[in-house]
Amino acid sequence: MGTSYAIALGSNMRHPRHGAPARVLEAALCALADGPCALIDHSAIMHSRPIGPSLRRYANAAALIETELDPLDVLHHLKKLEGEFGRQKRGQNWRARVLDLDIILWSGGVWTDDQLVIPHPAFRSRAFVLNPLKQIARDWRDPLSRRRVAHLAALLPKSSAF
Ligand code: PH2
Ligand code: MG
Ligand code: MG
Repeated sequence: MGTSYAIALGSNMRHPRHGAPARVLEAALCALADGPCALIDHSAIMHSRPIGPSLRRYANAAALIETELDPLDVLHHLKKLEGEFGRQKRGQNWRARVLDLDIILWSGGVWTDDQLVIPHPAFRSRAFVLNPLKQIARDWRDPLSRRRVAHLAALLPKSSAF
């Protein structure tokens, strides 16, 4: 058995071939399934209003993958996929993006180094992460707060709804 990871997917820009953000996420889910990771499950694709400076609405989803890769190799694999979808190199944070793939949780508990922190430090307050994630991992326990994903989603303020 490999290691499990919960991945958050986001897009708020069209892709020249795949089209609208929801189609980008469908293609990204296929790309996640094809390679060193097995795609175990994924949520519906949901639309959400942007948090932060970008004005365009997002498509968001969550996926569960299994792989033999360790967290840094998964991170590099996700960055490679983002690049293949045409994501521009780093620079301005939170600008509009074709594809964002973030590691939210992994079955190893906590990971902290200068490249990567798991659990994702902001996921507990993000409806656009928790609402998709609770469809596929409602009982996954956050190793820091000890709360399950469904519980964290229920704690979101009403105003953070989509
Ligand atoms: N991602 C961000 C910033 N803001 N807002 C929504 N609705 N969905 C996202 O995926 C998102 C965001 C940075 O990664
Ligand atoms: Mg992100
Ligand atoms: Mg990211």
